[in-house]
Amino acid sequence: MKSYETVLAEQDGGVLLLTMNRPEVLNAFDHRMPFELVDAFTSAGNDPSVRCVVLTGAGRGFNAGADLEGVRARYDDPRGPRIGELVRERYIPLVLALRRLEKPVIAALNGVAAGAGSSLALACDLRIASERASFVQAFVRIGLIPDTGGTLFLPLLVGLGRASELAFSGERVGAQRALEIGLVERVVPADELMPAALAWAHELAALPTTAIGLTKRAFNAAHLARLEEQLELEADLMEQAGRTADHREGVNAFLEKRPPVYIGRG
Ligand code: LHQ
Repeated sequence: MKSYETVLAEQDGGVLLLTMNRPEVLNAFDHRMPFELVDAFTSAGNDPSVRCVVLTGAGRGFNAGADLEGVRARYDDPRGPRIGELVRERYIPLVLALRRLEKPVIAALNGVAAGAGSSLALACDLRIASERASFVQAFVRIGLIPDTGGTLFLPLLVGLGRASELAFSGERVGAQRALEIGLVERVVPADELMPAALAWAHELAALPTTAIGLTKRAFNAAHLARLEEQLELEADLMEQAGRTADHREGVNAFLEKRPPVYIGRG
């Protein structure tokens, strides 16, 4: 089993458990985590002993999206934050690796999934949530647009009206509401999350993996045929949004733990 710096990988029979492991920042993505997840998903695809993958987070969060300290550090670069470049380097390959892995991937939502962390959960095939889990389309709160495939996966799962409601407001959606609107398939008490997720994964791992993989390929073709094009569009729009004053204000306000004041233009 490979070892990574920000992701713990453990295999039990046909089930590979991946735990994102930066709990002090709710497992926000740093410069390593997206690449390590890509490597883990690609290796899982090449390893016939892996027949189902479970993705979860260490501590009280699932994943809080891009690490905003890392994003702010790029403002000192005279070329600017170049957010589109970040999206292309880190997040597009992550979504593609996950959707191209022809094995079931279950997100076990132990806590909050925000920004790109929410999109990552929505890109998985199935979601089981602890009662303590929640989703936040945090992008708008820092003047950005949903990325990591969120502009496709969110409306696909909840419909365009609800997707607009959530993405425009950035409001927090609790586990029960997430179940009602189709953001997750199952909700369980917090202490039952990992046993339930792993039991589900072992059930799936005992089924005909090739057939499940081909079903995923067919779902990708039916519903995500424009995925790569949409990911490129997201990167372009992120670049545009990343140049606004509202983006910097949102990030600075979050890191300074104060309410933001947006100007709404530029
Ligand atoms: C964090 C983070 C975080 C750093 C919590 N970073 N420290 C964007 C830019 C560029 C390129 C590509 O893509 C993207 C896509 C995106 O993902 S944009 C969205 C980025 N994420 C966010 O804006 C979410 C920011 N976080 C939050 O809004 C809250 O933390 C949530 C709602 C997730 C959870 O709230 P709470 O449960 O109240 O936890 P907390 O805010 O107290 O966070 C706990 C700690 O984690 C805290 O640090 P501290 O030292 O005070 O304990 C936070 O500063 C830190 N943290 N998210 N993304």
